[in-house]
Amino acid sequence: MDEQQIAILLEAASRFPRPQGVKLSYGTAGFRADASILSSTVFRVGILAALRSLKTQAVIGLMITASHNQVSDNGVKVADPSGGMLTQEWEPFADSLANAIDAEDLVRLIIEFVKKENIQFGVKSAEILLGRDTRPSGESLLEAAKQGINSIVGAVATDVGVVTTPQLHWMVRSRNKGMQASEAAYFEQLSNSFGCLMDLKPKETTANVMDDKLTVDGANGVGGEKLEELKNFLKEIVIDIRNSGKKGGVLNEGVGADYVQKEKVVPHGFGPNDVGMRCASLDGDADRLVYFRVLSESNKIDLVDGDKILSLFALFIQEQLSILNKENMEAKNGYPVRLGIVQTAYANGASTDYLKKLGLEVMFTPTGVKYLHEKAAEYDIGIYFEANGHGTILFSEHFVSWLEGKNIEFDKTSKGSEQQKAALRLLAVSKLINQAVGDALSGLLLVEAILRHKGWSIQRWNELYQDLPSRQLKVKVADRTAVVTANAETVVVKPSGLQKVIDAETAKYPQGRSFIRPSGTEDVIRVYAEASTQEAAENLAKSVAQHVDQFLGLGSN
Ligand code: NG1
Ligand code: ZN
Repeated sequence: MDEQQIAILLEAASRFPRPQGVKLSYGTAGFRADASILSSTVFRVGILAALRSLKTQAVIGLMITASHNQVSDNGVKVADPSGGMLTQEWEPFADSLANAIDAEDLVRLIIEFVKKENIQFGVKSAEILLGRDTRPSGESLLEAAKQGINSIVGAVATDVGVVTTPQLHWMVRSRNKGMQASEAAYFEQLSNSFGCLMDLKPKETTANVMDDKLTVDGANGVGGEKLEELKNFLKEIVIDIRNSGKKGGVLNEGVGADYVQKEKVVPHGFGPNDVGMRCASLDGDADRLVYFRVLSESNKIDLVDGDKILSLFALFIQEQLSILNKENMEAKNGYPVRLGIVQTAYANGASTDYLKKLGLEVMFTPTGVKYLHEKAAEYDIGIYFEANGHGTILFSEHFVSWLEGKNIEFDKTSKGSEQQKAALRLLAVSKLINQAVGDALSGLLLVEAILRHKGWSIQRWNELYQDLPSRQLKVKVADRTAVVTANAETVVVKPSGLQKVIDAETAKYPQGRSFIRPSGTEDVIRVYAEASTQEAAENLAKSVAQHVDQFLGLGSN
């Protein structure tokens, strides 16, 4: 780094002083906090993104969003060249940048890091795609990110405007693969592959088996807006969008996937007129998706969560693989496809049982899509989902090329055969479903395609298995980092003695299961409990939460 570069950085950094007394950490989904204290953090992440682009010599993404958090919060996260989350190796650097005391401290850290990573300046230019959700604070934070990027000589910021988080990740991935990365290209890819799946529907599936119409809760955020646009590209499907943010509703307030999944009640804008209908809910940046059906009594719903979306996807993929492999295996030229399922401790126990009964390999990782994604990428087809509705299906490049080759072979030997259709369906899924991150819009189209393929109603889908009753609670503590867990977050290692108490409580309930972990996005300890009845799950969660409070609580302070 030359003198001129150092001078530019010092000058720019002095315009973004860090607020006193705030310590931020790059958690499960980047930095998140009240928007009013975030400009210096976003400015610094802009610098980090530019350095990452110089290091990888590829396009990097920077997204400004706080997903399902309240509208006054905001956040920032970085997308790596593959379109996935920022490599975990750089997270400590992100933490130290965000917490550097002043401009001098910040520049000292940058100089050290640049040396350690051997980042070359002036060899190639850096490019960063910038996106934001609909939060009012997004515009000024985006400006802070631009200034961070511009303080690295040779770095260029490309503003892609208001987009969903998965759109930005998709664009980064596409750019780095030398493909079209515009929003129109995204809509076209989704609608074309959806159309392909519709064309390949079995003839015998009667269209009337399910209601045609889908009603979507857009969380008053960017997802509703984008779905309105995507709708124009879709012929075969009727979508009614509510809470699109246009009529003055507040982002994530009583609406959205997080609210629906955690509270298990209808979002605003839904009511008795929707009883029995197939409904879906997106979160604030449209990377989560859950379905639900409104029940006749009060505001209760049948929740069809991420675990059930995962199960539907797994069932469909497994069916297609078995059609495809039937003849191949007999001809001894089959491909031993490795299909893997990845869940977290939040997955409903009944879903894990169901998937295992299908004969599938189920793996567990800690919470946070970076962990799930990494694990799923080890398979030819890896399906991962968090219960909250964030997930996708990853196809290995090797498997996709094998499928393409197979399709050409079928053209010559058995055009139009069931095997060829199965291969084409799998290829269409690999294009429809976002390969970079979980994407509510592409997930929604895949659910809709599979339900139409099978001729299933939401009720039929929901009956794949019955969820064990569960309850989630949060406990505010003085220091959430005091809780350390192991075994994919199922065991508390610190504070010592707490796990023993949780075990003792859990043992009191048939089919009881409970665990705690520090949140990566809020200053709380999360408590999860599952048991054979709702009352038992509530009681178990409550008593575990009380113990957490006794061990770590804020007390009278
Ligand atoms: P934290 O706050 O670490 O629990 C939440 C979700 C994660 C993930 C991130 C990112 C739960 C219990 N946790 O993380 O699964 O989606 O937000 O959005 O839903
Ligand atoms: Zn989200």
